[in-house]
Amino acid sequence: MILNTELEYKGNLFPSKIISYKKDVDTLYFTSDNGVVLQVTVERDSVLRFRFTTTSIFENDFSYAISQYASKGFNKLEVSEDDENYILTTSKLICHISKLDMRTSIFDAKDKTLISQDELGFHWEESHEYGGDIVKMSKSTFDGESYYGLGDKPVQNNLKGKRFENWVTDSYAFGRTTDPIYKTIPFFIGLHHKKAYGIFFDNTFRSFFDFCHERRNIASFWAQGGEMNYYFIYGPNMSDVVSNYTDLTGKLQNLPPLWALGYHQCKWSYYPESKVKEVTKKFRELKIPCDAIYLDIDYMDGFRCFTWNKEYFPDPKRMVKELAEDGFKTIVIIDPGIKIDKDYSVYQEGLEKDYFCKRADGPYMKGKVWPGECYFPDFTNPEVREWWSNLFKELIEDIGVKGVWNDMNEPAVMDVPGKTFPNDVRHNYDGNHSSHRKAHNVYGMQMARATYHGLKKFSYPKRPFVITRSAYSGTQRYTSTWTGDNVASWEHLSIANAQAQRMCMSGFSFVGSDIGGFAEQPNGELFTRWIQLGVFHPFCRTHSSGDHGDQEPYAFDSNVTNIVRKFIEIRYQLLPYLYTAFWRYANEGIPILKSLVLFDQQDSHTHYRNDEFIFGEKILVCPILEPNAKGRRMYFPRGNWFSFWDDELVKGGEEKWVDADIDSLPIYIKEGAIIPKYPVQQYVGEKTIDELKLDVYYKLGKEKSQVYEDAHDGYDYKKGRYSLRNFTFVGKKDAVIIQQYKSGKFITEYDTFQLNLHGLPFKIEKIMVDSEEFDMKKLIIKDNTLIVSKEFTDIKILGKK
Ligand code: MIG
Repeated sequence: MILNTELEYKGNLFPSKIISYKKDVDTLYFTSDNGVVLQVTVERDSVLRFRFTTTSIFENDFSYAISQYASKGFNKLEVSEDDENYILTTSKLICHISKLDMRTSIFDAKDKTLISQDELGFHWEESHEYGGDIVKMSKSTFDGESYYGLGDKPVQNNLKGKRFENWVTDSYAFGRTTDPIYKTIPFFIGLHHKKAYGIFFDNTFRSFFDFCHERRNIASFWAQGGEMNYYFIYGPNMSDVVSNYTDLTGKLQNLPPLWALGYHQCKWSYYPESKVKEVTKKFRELKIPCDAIYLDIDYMDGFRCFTWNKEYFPDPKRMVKELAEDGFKTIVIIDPGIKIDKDYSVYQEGLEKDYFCKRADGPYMKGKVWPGECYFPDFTNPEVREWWSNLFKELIEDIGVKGVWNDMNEPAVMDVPGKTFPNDVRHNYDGNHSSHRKAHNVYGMQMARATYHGLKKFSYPKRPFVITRSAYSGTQRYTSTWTGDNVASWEHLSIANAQAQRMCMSGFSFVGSDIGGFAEQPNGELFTRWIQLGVFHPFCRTHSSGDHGDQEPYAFDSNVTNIVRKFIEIRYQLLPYLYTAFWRYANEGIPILKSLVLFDQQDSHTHYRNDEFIFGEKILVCPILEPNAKGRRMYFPRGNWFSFWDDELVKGGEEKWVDADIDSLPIYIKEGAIIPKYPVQQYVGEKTIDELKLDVYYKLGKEKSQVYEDAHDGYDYKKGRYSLRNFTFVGKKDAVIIQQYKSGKFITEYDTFQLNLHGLPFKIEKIMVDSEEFDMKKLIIKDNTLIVSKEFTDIKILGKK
C-alpha cells in the first residue's frame, strides 16, 4: 500500500508560485512556475470543481460518474486578487487560491466562516512503475469535525479516525474491519460548526481516504494514478450536499416499478421448477406478501449466461408465466464471465467480434469463475455494452423475466491473488484506452449499465429492474444494489443498518442487505429482527447461501412466521409512502433513509448516532440489534414523535428506553405527518386500491406531507400522468386544518380517503369539508375516522372550546 506520507523515489512534489492566470467563462486556469495547472470550474454556486495537471496538459475530460443531466449554472462569479490570493466569489462560496503555492481555502459567502482549507494541498509523486503520478490532496480539519459517506464501508457512521481504501472487491463474509469491499464511492461529507460540505474525488484508480488517522488534524485522499480531480460541494445543510452530489452523479433514470419495492425472496439456489413452485405456493398459502422470486446460478446450463438448464427448467417461459399469474416476478442472475466453449453462441460471438478483455501483450484475459475458465466482455467498450444489452432479448421479451441480478462484477476471479484481473488487462474505457488499474472500479458499473439498457429496451413499455453487487459513483442511475455476502450474526445486522444508511448518504438509496445473512444460518429471533429492519430498507430481499438450511419466513417456527408476516404487511401498507420517498429521491436526490445527523445536523447529539434513522421523511425507526431484548435505549431527534403502535407521544431531543419485545420494533411518526397507506396485498396489483388511508398525526403548528402516485409502472408519469398531493397540516389548540393541493394528470382509481386522526388533544365537535358541514353521524368516534372525497381542498376539524 502506498501511504500518503511514504516518500518514494523523488518524494512528494508540490506546485510552486502561480505565474499566470486565465479565465474562460466558468473556468479559471492557474499555472505555476513548475508547470502545474489548476483548473477551477464553477459548476453551481455551491459546487466547484478542482483539477490539476503536472504536465501542463489535461487528459481527455471523461467520467463515468458525472451525469449528463447534472445541473449547471450559477448566479454569480467574480474574480479578484490581493497580494496573497486570487479570490473567486459565487453567491454561496468564496475561494482563495494562494499565489505562493496554489493552496486553496473555501469560505461560506454569507457569514465568511472558513469551511475547508488545504494543508499540503495538491502534491504528487511520479509513478516510477506505471508512469504518470500518484496524486494526493490533504486538508486541515476543524475542531469537532465529523466525516460521513464513502458508500458501503461496514463501520459506524462517523468515519473520523479511520483510513479507507477503494478497490471493489468480492468479500465473502466480510466484517466490520474488512476494507475495501464491494463498492467504490469516493465521496465524503465533512461537518463542523454545524455546517456540512462534501468532496467527490472522481478518480477511478485505487484510492485512499484518511480522516485524521495518520495525522490528528489532517484529512487526506490520494489515488495510485489519474488526475487530482475533485468536486467541492457546499451545503451548509447536509441534505443539500447529498442531493447536489446525487444531482452531479445522477439520479434514478426511471422510478422502479412499484412491485420492485415489495418483498423479494431469494436463495442460492431454488431449483428445479418444482422447488420454485413449492416456495411461491407456500407464500400464498401462508399469506405472506411477496412480489419477486430469484433464480441463482443453477438455473443456467453449466453456468453459461443466457442459457437454461433444461433438466431443472424444461419450459422456462411457461414457468415464468405461471409464476406471473400468481403475482411473482422472476428475476435471474447474470454474471460477467463467459464460458470458454466453442459450441456456446455468446462465447463464439464475443470472440468473433473481439469483445473480450485482453492482457497487455495480447492474450485474452482468462479467469476461472463458476462456469470454469472464462473470458470477460469489456463493458467499458460502448459497442460491447450495446451487444450485451441485446443479449437480454430472449430472457425478457420472450420468456418474460422481469429483473436481472448482476453478481461477481468486481470482476471476481477465483483462485488468484487479488481475486480479480491483473493490473495489465486492457480496457477500451469509452475510447480512453486504459489498463485495469483505471477500469477496475467501473467494470461492474458498466456491466450493470449495459444490463439496464437491455432490460429497459426489452421490458418496454414496462420499467426495468436491475440489481448489482459492484458499483462506482453514478451506478445509482441504472440499478439497485445489495451489500454482498454478509453473515447471519447480530453484528452483521448492525452492519446492514450502517451500510444502508451510509449508501443512502452516498447518493445510492436503492439498497438493502441479504436479510437473515448470506453465510451461516440465523435463528428465528435474528431472522425476525432482521426482517423488522429490512422492511424499512429501500430494497427488501431475503437471501442466503443455502448451505446451512432454509431461510424463508416460514422456515422457523409459527411465531416467527406470524411476526415476519406482520412486518412485511406493514411494508406493503406503507408502499405509497415509500414510493413517494423514491419519487423525491429520483427527482431531487433526497436520500430515502436519513441518518439522524442528516436529519438534524444542528443537534450535535446526532453526530455520533448510528442505529436510529428516518425512513422517508416522517418515520423514525430504531432496529433491535441484540438477542433477548425487550426494548432498548434510543435517541429521539428534536420534535415530538408518536408511537406507531399506540400513539403515545414522546418528546424528542433525548435518549430514552423504549419497549420492543420480539413482535415489536421502535417505530415513531413525526408529529403533523400525514402517512398514506394501501391495504395489505399479497403482491403489488393484487387489489384495486379503492380507498387511500391517510393517517394524520396531530401537531401544534404546521407540517407538510406529500403523496406521489402514478400507474406504478410504465413511463406515462414522465408525460405528466402522475398524481402529487401536497398536504398542509395546521394544528391549533382546538382545531385542525388540512389542506390539499394536487398536481399531475393521473387519476387514481380510488375516490375517497379514509382519514384517521391520531393524537387530537380535543373532542371533535364539527367538521367542515370545503365549507360544507360533514355529517357527524358518519364520524367513527372511537378512532376519529372519517371518509372524505379525494378531491377535497380544505378540511376544518373543530373541537370544543
Ligand atoms: O461465488 O451466485 O454475492 O448473492 O448467491 C458466489 C451465487 C457467487 C455471490 C453473491 C451471492 C450469490 C452467489 N454469488
